[in-house]
Amino acid sequence: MGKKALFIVDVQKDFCPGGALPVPEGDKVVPVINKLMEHFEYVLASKDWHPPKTKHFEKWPPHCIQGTEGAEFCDGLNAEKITQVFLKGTGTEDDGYSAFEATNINLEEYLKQHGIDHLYVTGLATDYCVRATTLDALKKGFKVTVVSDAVRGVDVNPGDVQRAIEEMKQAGAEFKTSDEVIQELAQAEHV
Ligand code: VGL
Repeated sequence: MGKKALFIVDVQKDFCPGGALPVPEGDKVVPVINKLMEHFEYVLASKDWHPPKTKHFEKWPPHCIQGTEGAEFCDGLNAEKITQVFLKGTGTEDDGYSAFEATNINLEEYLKQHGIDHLYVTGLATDYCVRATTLDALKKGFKVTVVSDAVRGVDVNPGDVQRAIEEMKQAGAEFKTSDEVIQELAQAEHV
């Protein structure tokens, strides 16, 4: 059987309250993710990592600029548990919503090399980067569990988050709470 990895999408200061593009309750995912980290050997994270000038900033306020404080992980996240970081949105033309667009390391190759076939997706934001990463993972044949209490969305248009959830489910993602995931992992260890 393949290995499982926790995947943390863009839990960065600019997406948390007080940041340049805050996701409502974005900081609420931090303790849930910290709790989940204890149960995974592979803890992978993406970072939005934009150049100071990019077409992406015609759609969004500037955020997560390479090397700035806003691009750091959110306060309180146990970043020392993260085993690999994937940087995306690094070009001047691309949005880089999906972690599979990472340019420092190819995520798909990394997962295959490490025998990982199941991602537990957490982070920000449900209707953008979580959605894009989940849909890409499913398209590439990985199993995806979205941890429902470890994601938050922006809902630029009301209903976006709900639509994104339906779309991910339709594409084959399963949704579980962090408690359900931890229980499931504990049971798997005892089989
Ligand atoms: C994101 C909007 C703009 C995200 C990134 O991380 O979900 N959302 N850029």
